[in-house]
Amino acid sequence: MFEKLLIANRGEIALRIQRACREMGISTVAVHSTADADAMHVRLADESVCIGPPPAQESYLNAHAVLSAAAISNADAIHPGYGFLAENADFATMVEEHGFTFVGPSPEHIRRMGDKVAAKQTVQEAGIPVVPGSDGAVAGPDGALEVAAEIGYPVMIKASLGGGGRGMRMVASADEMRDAYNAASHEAQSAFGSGALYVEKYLANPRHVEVQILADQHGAVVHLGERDCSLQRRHQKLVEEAPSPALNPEQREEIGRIATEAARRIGYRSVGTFEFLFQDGQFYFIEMNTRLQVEHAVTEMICGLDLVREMVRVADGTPLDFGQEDIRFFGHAIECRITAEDPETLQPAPGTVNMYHAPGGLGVRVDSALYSGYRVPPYYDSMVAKLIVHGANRNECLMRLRRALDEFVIDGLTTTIPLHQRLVGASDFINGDYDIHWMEGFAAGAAAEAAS
Ligand code: MV4
Repeated sequence: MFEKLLIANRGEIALRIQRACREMGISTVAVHSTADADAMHVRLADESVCIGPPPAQESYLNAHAVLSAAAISNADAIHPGYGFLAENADFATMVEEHGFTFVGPSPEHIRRMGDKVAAKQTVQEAGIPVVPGSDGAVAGPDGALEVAAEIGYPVMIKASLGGGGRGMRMVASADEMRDAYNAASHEAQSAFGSGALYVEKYLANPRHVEVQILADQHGAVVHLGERDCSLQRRHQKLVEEAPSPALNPEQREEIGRIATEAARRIGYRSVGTFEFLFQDGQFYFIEMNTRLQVEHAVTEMICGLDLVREMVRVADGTPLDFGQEDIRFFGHAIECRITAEDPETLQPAPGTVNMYHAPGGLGVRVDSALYSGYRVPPYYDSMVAKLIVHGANRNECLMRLRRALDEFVIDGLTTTIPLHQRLVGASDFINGDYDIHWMEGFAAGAAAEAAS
């Protein structure tokens, strides 16, 4: 096993990885920008290396600085966490070329899944159902019109190298196609360096359901159930839960089996997630994430596994020491992503934490790098805490979540805790009756109420 692991990240996920390493007897190296000299992930690491100035481009996204830090600290492996360099295939290649182990999938899998057209083609060949649409990228607006005429309107046009909603347009009828195509293609060109687009049937009110996979280097693959991530606004997730309230046991079993088999067929290793839209009882693959995700914690809570530990072990070549039949799911888990944001503008609202008090007790987990007196720097993601609550069933989980949110004190920062408190009282949420668009309407209502 590795003796020393460098964590190329900050905030709660850096702490999460440090904790797993400590339990495994692996010593940790933190990297940080000058803005993070007082950060918790630096304080709790065995060693730390300053890798640059505050802007992420010059520090956490600077592959050469991260590799230099790994070299001078004599680390064996590099864990990228999520965001930053986590899905950068060139970085993963450089890590391996410099003789370190990249704690993640192979660079080839990262690259393939980063190209959404190639990803869709790959998983379809491996037996996963995809959204009906064009066979790869289309040849200009005329190609898009041709495909749309075949599959019927409305359609969605998407950037081939996209993801996360940029370079994407819904097209309701043929006369909207040219303008939409040109706008999306232009956006895709500047964001991703390619204006290539593909076409899909538009799904009007789906849920976002994703399946967690864990694979070792010897062909063993298990799934760890699904998560429902439909509660989002502007492509930022606010709440995730496992299991999805929308699936019945047969649907759950089926999608888990399909995802596991596909991961095995494509030779995947490490943790990974197949993302689906789920509508009218059908699953439609949209993208694959080749990283540890923010919401991995809800999966850990219902299956009792340490995903980071397993990810580190399989990166070192250790075979999984359990099979699908050993995995038991228990109860229900919900995660609230708490961000430091202005509730009106949704702009990041950095500031200083006067007093910090995290909730606790049975079934309550808080993953956060906050502490009393901490100054949230303005340069990075606005997520400041994840509150993850587990209960024997969804109702117990909801009651516990309400209680935990009421205990949470982050004095000095403007956070989304009040929004989450409203959410846990909303009947649609209590009933599990929501789709990917529901939160936009709910947040707009909350903002209007706050303004009046
Ligand atoms: C779609 C869709 C409807 N139909 N594809 C948004 C980001 C990207 N990852 C995929 N997205 C969507 N693709 C078809 N054919 C609706 C969305 C979508 C969405 C998906 C998941 C979670 C939140 C979303 C919010 C708006 C739109």
